[in-house]
Amino acid sequence: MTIPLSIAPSVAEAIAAGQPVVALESTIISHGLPRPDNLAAARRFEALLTDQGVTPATIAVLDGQLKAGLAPDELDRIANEDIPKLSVRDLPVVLARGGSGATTVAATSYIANLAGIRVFATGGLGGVHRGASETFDESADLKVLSEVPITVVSAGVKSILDIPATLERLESLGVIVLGYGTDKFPSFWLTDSGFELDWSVADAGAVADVMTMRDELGQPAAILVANPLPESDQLDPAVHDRALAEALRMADEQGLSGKDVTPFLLQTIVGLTGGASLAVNLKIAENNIRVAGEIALARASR
Ligand code: PSU
Ligand code: MN
Repeated sequence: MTIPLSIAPSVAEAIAAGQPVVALESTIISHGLPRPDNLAAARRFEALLTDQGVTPATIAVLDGQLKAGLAPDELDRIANEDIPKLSVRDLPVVLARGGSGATTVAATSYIANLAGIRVFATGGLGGVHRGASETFDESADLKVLSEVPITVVSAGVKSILDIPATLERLESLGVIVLGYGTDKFPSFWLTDSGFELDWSVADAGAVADVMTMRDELGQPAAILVANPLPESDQLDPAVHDRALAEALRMADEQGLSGKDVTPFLLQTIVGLTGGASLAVNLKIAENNIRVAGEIALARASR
């Protein structure tokens, strides 16, 4: 039996012709952004790429098929149906029962790689949670990025996580981390987490050069491009710090664990910041998509 992978015609044609393609994740649409604006955002994410001359491939699981590239009615489904959040280990179970779901960074990277897509733009990467030394709560995103040779553009990881521990794990796992025009790791809503990176690149061409050399060496791990928002666009740090402290306290009080932790913290912070974090979230996703598009274009021109 062959893998139940369905590649949209536009995506298959672009890959066959060596044209640039960028994968987009669906968890941000299904679980990260509220209805009804999430569908408009999903469409806008794709349009940003199309305007750059890049083919978008939103990744999800629908009716027992891994999907790379969604038709308009399928994009509507992931925005409006109540579907579960799927990491890599969930894929065989959901495929076996013909189900559907939204894909995390881990599952999106995995499916994009199966489809032959090399560049992926996300909102937020998972990482090591605070208190992980007791709970062992570390996102499967990190392990999967050690195994899948894709280039992921992310604004670092959110301050809901333990940022220095996440950077240590990325190092142990052999994931290449490049600061995009910065030598500081961004913390999603904030331009600078205060943590230093070993390597900074100036532009998309420099990322494409690293991709080529990683491939030459046959290294299995991903490249994480840490792309900060300009400081003028970041969330007000004082608002950020207050909301973060309160959300962490509430999660602790409710005794949350497992895959519910991340969506809970994100939704609580949206409420506590009066929607300000959400507006910044959209800017981040768009900023990452633009850079991913440039990287895919640079790579396709090699
Ligand atoms: N962090 C965010 N926004 C998100 C996620 C994480 O800032 O939408 C989603 C992504 O899909 C990511 C997943 O891959 O949550 C990680 O979840 P977990 O920590 O349960 O592995
Ligand atoms: Mn977790």
